[in-house]
Amino acid sequence: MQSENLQVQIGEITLRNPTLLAAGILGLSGASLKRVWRSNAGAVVTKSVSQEPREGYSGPRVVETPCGLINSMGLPNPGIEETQKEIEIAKDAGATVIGSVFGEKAEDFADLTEKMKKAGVDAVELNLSCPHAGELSTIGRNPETTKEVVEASKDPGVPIWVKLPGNTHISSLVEVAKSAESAGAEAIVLINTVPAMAIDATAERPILGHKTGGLSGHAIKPIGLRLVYEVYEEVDVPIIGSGGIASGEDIIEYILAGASAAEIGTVISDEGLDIFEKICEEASSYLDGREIEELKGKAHQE
Ligand code: RRO
Repeated sequence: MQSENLQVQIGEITLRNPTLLAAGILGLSGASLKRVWRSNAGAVVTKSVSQEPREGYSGPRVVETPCGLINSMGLPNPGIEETQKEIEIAKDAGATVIGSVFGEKAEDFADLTEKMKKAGVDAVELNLSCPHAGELSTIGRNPETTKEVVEASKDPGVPIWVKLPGNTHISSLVEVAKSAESAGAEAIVLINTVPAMAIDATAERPILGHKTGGLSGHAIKPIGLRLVYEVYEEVDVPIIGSGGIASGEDIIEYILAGASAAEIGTVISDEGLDIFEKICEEASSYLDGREIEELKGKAHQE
């Protein structure tokens, strides 16, 4: 059941509700994207894809800690060509699909965006922020490189969203968001996972094959909230929150900080796909007839 007051507008796209499947979670096959859509997600974001297939890092690739999950998948994906077919399956099922892409250079992002558009996506999310991808991780930390990538990608006539990092030491993250907006991004997604690691005291070794990875889950919600709050003060395009959202109350907190919608990821491993319905029901009862727009950014009022 969809309540009218859960509908949100992200630029030219209307989402039936503010919950999106986060990139990297169940987002590789058309069948799983379809399943998530049918579980009431407002939109589904694909796993981030590159021009060519990538195997990813050697394992272990995920570790559970008392604070949340740390992953170091290493950007595994079947490449854009295979992904296009999967997107078509999800689109045929009526899903609102956001294609997540990453590349080394601005031209890669431009070409991938073009191919995503051909596959029929509703928007493209430029992933400029995987926390453990060497040089690739640095694009979204810098206003100049972010601008270059957004400008190169914006022409094919599909909305461009930009996913930025959650690294707390990047003093210029607001500047990066402003730069993405002025280059033509229609939405800013905040945040990716936060750089982290786990060590096995018995083995006296890092647990992940790649040693470091990205922390997600409840522990990063305060980090995401702070960045959404700060970026909201400086940009006009919609913000999509991400990081530690597991309940209607969590999503409402992001909306009060300034988000228009939010990506849901880690909680799915504990609660399954029913979480989309649950978050919507809880958010709806909090709203009690009000529109999301009325609540957006309200935590900024004196
Ligand atoms: O695939 C990954 O290892 C990965 C990516 Br692309 C990302 O953007 N964020 C993350 O935590 N892991």
